Amino acid sequence: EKAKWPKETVELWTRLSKKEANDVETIQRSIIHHVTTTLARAAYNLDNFSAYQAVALSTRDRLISRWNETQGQLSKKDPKRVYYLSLEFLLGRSMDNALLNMGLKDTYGKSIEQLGFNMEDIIESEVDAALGNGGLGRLAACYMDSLATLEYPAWGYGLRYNYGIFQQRIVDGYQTEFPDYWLNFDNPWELPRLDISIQISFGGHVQTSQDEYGVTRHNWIAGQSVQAIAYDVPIPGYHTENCNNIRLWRSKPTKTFDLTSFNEGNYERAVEDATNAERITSVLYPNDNTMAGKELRLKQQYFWTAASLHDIVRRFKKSMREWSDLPDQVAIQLNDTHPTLAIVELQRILVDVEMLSWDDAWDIVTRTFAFTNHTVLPEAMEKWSVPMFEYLLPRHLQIIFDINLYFLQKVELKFPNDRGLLNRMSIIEEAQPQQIRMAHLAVVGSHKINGVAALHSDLIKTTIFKDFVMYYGEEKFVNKTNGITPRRWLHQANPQLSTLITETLNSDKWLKDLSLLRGLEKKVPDAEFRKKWRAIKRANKVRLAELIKERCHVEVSPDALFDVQVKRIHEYKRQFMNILAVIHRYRTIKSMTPAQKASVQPRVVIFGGKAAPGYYIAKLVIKLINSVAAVVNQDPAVGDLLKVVFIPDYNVSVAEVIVPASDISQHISTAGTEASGTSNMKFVLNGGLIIGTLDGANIEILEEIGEDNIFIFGCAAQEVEDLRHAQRYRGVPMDPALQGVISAIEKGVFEDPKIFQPLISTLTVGKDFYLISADFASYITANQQVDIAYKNQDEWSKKSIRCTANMGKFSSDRSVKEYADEIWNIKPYTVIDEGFL
Ligand code: 6GP
Repeated sequence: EKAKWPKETVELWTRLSKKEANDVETIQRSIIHHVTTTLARAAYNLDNFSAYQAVALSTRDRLISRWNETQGQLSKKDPKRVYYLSLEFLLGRSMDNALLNMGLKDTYGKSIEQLGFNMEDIIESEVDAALGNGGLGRLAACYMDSLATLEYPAWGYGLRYNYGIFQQRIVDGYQTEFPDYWLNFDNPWELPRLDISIQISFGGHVQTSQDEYGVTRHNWIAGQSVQAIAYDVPIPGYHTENCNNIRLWRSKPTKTFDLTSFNEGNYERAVEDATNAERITSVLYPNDNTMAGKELRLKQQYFWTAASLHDIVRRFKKSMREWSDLPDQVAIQLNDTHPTLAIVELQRILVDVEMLSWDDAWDIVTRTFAFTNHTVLPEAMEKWSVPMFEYLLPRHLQIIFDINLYFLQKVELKFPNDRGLLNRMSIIEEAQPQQIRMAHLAVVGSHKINGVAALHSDLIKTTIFKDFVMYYGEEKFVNKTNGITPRRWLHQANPQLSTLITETLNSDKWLKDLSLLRGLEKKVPDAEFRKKWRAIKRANKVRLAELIKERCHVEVSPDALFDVQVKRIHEYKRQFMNILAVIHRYRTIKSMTPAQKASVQPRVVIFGGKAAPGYYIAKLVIKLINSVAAVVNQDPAVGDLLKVVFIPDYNVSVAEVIVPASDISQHISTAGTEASGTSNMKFVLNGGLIIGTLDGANIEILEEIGEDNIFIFGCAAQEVEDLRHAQRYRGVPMDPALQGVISAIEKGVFEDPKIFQPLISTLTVGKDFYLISADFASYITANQQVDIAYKNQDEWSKKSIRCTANMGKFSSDRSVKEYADEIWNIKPYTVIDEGFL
């Protein structure tokens, strides 16, 4: 096309499309330009939020030009790409991160200051993009940062929910939920692609016919259709020109109204259908590690996977390659089972639309997909009832039954006459009604399955996927230990520590090669360095104390030990055990003489996290924490020796304040239940020690930092089943210290005990599924060891430095590189800064 242009036209474009410079004045001009034209405002009516919007738009201009260049060059080069399908991307705020990654934060800081604003205030004006629940969604966000930084050709695909995870407020100690309508103001971090619209169908029926060769062909005559509209979110890498993309789909009614209803004069009916179409991407389901089973959720999953695959296939077809080349051009990673329908959709496209043979198609499909499992909890395993599924996706159901039939025939050949085995491995569970087991479908349709930490990856091979390991062999099941991005979780969240590390190592290379942190080890004996290290932690604690004052109206001393447990509220994570131990501590202090009290280590126990709105027991845990806090915080017999706070509405931006300020944090799940955990990594990277069980990535953190720098307690994963058995059938009595705590609650020390009865019932002997009683004594002991260790501040600082120094393994750069080399088989591609043409 441009070849057809006259020379003058080409020259004009080249001359005028030079990228904007990045000096202070140019940046100021661009900010003012957005203030006056995009926002139609003037300097005299500019508040912090509008200033933020203008700065964001100016930042976005720079992101877009990188995005354009990267995507343009990738289109030409057409290397193999990876597509990361995730129903959740928990990005948090974008501005600070974008400016740091592009190396523009200082210049923007100066520009803003001179214009009469303050960078901190402007950053604080941004609302979080909270399109995720917890670990799974934040992992996807960290992986996108690493993929961009390491210059891998990668796209994320997700949904653009109108409502992200709900906002949590605490009313009378109880969690209440408020909608998070985050798009109230325009979102500057997305590019609407209103021209990219894909028609997605549901329902209807399947027509069969014979083709000219006598082969049966299936034609899905769909019932209703909606449109998927693309919104692109640019993801800049750290100190590289490379800028990747997350494409989020939004549902819209199809352009033509339902003509039948319309012609029958049923205008309202037609408009109603249109409104229903918008509902598909209206809300993120607020469950973490639990399956909702709602029809609308299944619609979301199909809408998203079908739109994404359509896009991926269209891009592949532009290259005019053979279908058999698809797995050499495209890798698709399934973030948990949520996108498993993509396997079925690709098989449908290849067989029904592209007319490939079933076997050729299936070979292509299975070489394209890989699947990450994030949990072994039974309540999280996705299952869909066959009748509901058939109503929404009749052709897909047939394909699933065929996949299952051919699969089970092969199993039967390899292990004849084992009906139990066929039953266990079947994609269809023979229940009333039948259920589709999405995890089985994902395993059968993928070439690699991975867990997210060493223990977890071992566990899935002996539990949920045991039969599949026997059938396929070990090689199909691998481990990819999770990681976190050090750019957001140290450089951005803890700027003072980042600066000290860079000064100490004489370079900022550690931000792209986290193993270089080892260089801090040599500073452990340096008392001056330790003092600086401590001063930074203290400054971060002061900042957190201010947040606590503001949000909880409680004053806490930054000289106390800050003890943190922030994560989704779930029985398996055992926040309940934590608050029970806090009650134990409270009772112990109350029973002390003044002389004894003088030697108590003051502690601030900080909780945060959301409970799924329908998770009754988890919500009672929040209520108990707040009831305990109310009593403890105003008890003069305790004073500053113990404070308890529940920080409402825990999210990514709050985490960025909490993580750098923690002395000790709690990662205390029943062994074998937390697949990995990633906040454990964030805390230790910031020099916070952790207390934890032998679960998930705690085990690998222990291996890296050494047993002197971590507080481990409780039973191991192999013991869990025996302990449950003993409890159930041998009536092991409740731990006496725990018994004392329960009695205190029952006596009404913390509000009306009737409120907490359902919670206390979960501890009944024989029912204590998460083994709080079994682990309680060792938990109390471990907490005492924390107090003792903290008394020696100098020794504590040594541990703290060693923690940070040995966390190199947990960079998401390492994780992503392992995926790229061992699962996706993709190579980095470096974008050249070559201007417009
Ligand atoms: C979470 C796991 O619970 C957590 O341990 C892990 O670190 C995280 O995934 C990232 O791998 N799982 C979920 O959030 C979930 O909903 C279906 O799994």
